[in-house]
Amino acid sequence: MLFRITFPAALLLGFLVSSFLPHLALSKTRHYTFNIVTSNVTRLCKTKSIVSVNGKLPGPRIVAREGDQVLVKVVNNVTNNITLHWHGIRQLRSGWADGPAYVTQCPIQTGQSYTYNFTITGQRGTLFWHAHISWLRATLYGPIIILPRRNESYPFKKPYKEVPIIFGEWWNADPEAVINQALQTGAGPNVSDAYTINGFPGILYNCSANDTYRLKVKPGKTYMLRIINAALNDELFFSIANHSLTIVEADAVYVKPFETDVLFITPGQTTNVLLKTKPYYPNATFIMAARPYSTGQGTFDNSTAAGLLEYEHPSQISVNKTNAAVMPTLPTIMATGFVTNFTKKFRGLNNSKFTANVPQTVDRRFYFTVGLGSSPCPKNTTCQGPNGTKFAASVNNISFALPATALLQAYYFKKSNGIYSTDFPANPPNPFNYTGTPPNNTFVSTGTHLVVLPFNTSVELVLQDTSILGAENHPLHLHGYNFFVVGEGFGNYDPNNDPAKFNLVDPVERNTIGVPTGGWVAIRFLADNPGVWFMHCHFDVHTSWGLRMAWIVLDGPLASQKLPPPPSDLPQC
Ligand SMILES: *[C@@H]1O[C@H](CO)[C@@H](O)[C@H](O)[C@H]1NC(C)=O
Ligand SMILES: *[C@@H]1O[C@H](CO)[C@@H](O)[C@H](O)[C@H]1NC(C)=O
Ligand SMILES: *[C@@H]1O[C@H](CO)[C@@H](O)[C@H](O)[C@H]1NC(C)=O
Ligand SMILES: *[C@@H]1O[C@H](CO)[C@@H](O)[C@H](O)[C@H]1NC(C)=O
Ligand SMILES: *[C@@H]1O[C@H](CO)[C@@H](O)[C@H](O)[C@H]1NC(C)=O
Ligand SMILES: *[C@@H]1O[C@H](CO)[C@@H](O)[C@H](O)[C@H]1NC(C)=O
Ligand SMILES: *[C@@H]1O[C@H](CO)[C@@H](O)[C@H](O)[C@H]1NC(C)=O
Ligand SMILES: *[C@@H]1O[C@H](CO)[C@@H](O)[C@H](O)[C@H]1NC(C)=O
Ligand SMILES: *[C@@H]1O[C@H](CO)[C@@H](O)[C@H](O)[C@H]1NC(C)=O
Ligand SMILES: *[C@@H]1O[C@H](CO)[C@@H](O)[C@H](O)[C@H]1NC(C)=O
Ligand SMILES: *[C@@H]1O[C@H](CO)[C@@H](O)[C@H](O)[C@H]1NC(C)=O
Ligand SMILES: *[C@@H]1O[C@H](CO)[C@@H](O)[C@H](O)[C@H]1NC(C)=O
Ligand SMILES: [Cu+2]
Repeated sequence: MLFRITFPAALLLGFLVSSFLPHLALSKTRHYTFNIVTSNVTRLCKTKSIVSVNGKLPGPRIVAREGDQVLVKVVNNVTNNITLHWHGIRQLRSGWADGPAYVTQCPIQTGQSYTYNFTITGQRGTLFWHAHISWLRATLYGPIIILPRRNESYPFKKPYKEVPIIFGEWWNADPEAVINQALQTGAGPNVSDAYTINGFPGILYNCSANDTYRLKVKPGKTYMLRIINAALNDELFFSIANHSLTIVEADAVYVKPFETDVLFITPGQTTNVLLKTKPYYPNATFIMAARPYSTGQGTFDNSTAAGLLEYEHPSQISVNKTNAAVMPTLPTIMATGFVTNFTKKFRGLNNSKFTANVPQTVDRRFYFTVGLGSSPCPKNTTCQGPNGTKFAASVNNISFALPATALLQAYYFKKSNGIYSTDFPANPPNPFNYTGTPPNNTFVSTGTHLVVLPFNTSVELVLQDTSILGAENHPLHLHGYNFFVVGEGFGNYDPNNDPAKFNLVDPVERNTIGVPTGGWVAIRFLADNPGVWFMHCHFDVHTSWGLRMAWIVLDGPLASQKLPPPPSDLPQC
């Protein structure tokens, strides 16, 4: 009798308690099903079969609030192997859901499915998801929109509307064929045929006038653009004619707001900006345009994506709207001065609510060179890379080889033997003038070497560009973490004098940073998330050439500091 009364009473009590705990009561589980299918799309007057999620390009949006659990069931109905990555999501103790192929998981093979399971913790803003195997992200990408918790607001006035603006890169050919051919011949891959805004190249390309993204706006309102650079190989400038933008967030972390006419964004970066529309109906349409920044020696797609900002004209207002479309002014292709100034404007909000928890002390220091090099041409073949070799790229002169099984599984089940070693060098193995005359031997070495970090290690990492095959800006992305960008400069990093200039107060916190062309950037992070975490250039061509490595972060002593076992549906190799 007593038991029968107490049992439902306990349930009711549990329910009441959870209703009063905001974290439990206000967070939700968001379910998505992503069917990977082939679909036909037409761009630049060519119809082509692409790999897509649910037949959409860009793919569907994930919308969640901070604190929500996200479950995405990915069903592979194409002949390619697939993995998806939730770019910038911290994946606290959920490394099995991170997604880079052969790093945290084996691919989802044809006919298989896998449910990515993660909770969004301590992040709000814009991120994106994309395929993380070969170059499939050319067509497999979409926004992740993280709203503040239900009972919280933005640290700025709530915008009238929010609009994702996602840049992509389009090949008339099959992107998989493009990269496979390049890896075979050793040459640079064929450049893309267009950049896209929300999937459309826009009016500046031949045969594309109808494939133009149009943003219809009302006068006198504030719109929040959630800008994402999902292009494969190009950093982009973006501007809207006659309008300025206020930057409020970067990589799902609020920043001190600042105004700019032009935005610079690397692949892998995301940023929220406020766009105030004019208080009246202008008689023109405004072009929003994106085109590349490039200082490298190789060829690149030097074209411009365009969308239209159109003021909606309610029928009662009579305006003789001309077709005049005003083009924005963008920096020149090699505008390193602009990029440097723009990048330095980012500062963490660092107020009482959103503090910048910059590691003030450092346990381990690392100095990694990043850049291009070459590898020898196999016997009896001809290669089309530099001087008859093959293009390669490296970190500390190691071109990282992906294993045939997933590193995280090998680590977790203690089967690393023959798969990876833990001797990744903390410093360049052969010091030289990284931004001066290259050494005689520019061949990279190849291997699967990792760094092991004890739980809670405070890390300082200086990334140094090399000019071996031309200096260029490399957007380095770290999985599983945000880092603080404490310093940057040109030439070679000077460990004696540069640290004195570091910003340890309000540096920007992000997951992707451009290593300045012919320069260096210093970042700090606290290794508090156990797992195996990929770090790589977010130019897919450089990643394919080996500009990638991985960190193992060990479990901490507490149960809440350990990586749980893999989910039962984790794909096997
Ligand atoms: C795509 O086009 C091809 C060739 O026209 C056609 O055979 C195929 O059925 C189409 N696929 C879809 C998903 O519509
Ligand atoms: C895709 O799904 C359809 C229907 O379930 C099935 O007939 C087809 O074989 C699948 N194709 C692939 C490549 O998995
Ligand atoms: C998702 O992961 C959490 C944490 O590991 C686990 O408790 C939960 O059961 C998982 N949910 C599903 C549907 O797999
Ligand atoms: C654009 O669309 C219009 C109206 O549907 C059509 O008449 C025109 O031929 C299209 N132009 C192109 C380049 O496809
Ligand atoms: C808009 O109208 C004003 C005044 O009528 C005119 O001076 C201006 O040139 C027009 N702008 C465009 C882009 O047509
Ligand atoms: C890129 O194109 C612009 C014109 O759109 C041209 O002025 C510029 O010289 C080109 N730059 C390169 C490096 O090809
Ligand atoms: C609207 O502008 C066009 C182009 O300037 C002009 O030809 C036309 O007469 C104008 N119409 C009206 C109703 O003012
Ligand atoms: C960058 O900033 C410096 C210092 O404020 C200024 O002198 C320079 O003109 C700026 N360069 C560009 C391209 O904006
Ligand atoms: C390479 O070419 C040489 C001479 O033509 C030949 O003897 C050798 O067997 C070839 N090696 C391979 C691996 O094909
Ligand atoms: C290619 O060879 C030429 C002539 O031998 C040399 O000047 C040049 O530096 C070499 N380039 C590279 C990238 O090794
Ligand atoms: C490295 O090379 C650059 C460019 O040639 C030169 O300006 C610089 O002085 C060199 N640095 C050292 C330490 O030799
Ligand atoms: C897919 O991945 C599996 C496991 O790594 C591999 O054995 C297979 O060759 C891959 N298939 C394709 C089409 O790449
Ligand atoms: Cu790179």
